[in-house]
Amino acid sequence: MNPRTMRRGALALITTAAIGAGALGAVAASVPSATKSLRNGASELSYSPAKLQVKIPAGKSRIKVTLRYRNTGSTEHDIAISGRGVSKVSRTAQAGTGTAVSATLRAGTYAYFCTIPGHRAAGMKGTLRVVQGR
Ligand SMILES: [Cu+2]
Repeated sequence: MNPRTMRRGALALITTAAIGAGALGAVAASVPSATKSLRNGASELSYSPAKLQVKIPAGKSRIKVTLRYRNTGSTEHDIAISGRGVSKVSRTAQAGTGTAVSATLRAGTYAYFCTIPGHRAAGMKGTLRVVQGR
């Protein structure tokens, strides 16, 4: 490839990158969303389900995930999402009430857990996998 052709190639690349950035802006304007519902598991200090998966639609890079938690236990609990630089906590839900936490996530593995002291260590936690659809 002669130098002139290479320069033209570089220009084409820059143009493509600029168009790509514009498309990303459009994606950010319409983030897809998914909601999952949880409650206490067989044990007071657990969630059901303890494993969740959501799929980012093809062509998108993030998804807004909402975890709705219904406190079916007998003491107060909450629900937090953390991982990949994200850290969000719901308000506390008294027994018999509900709460929710939302976060915009990229593909990866995240933890959800109760922030009431001792609860996560006792097993009140789960794993959320966010996978990229194709
Ligand atoms: Cu708890």
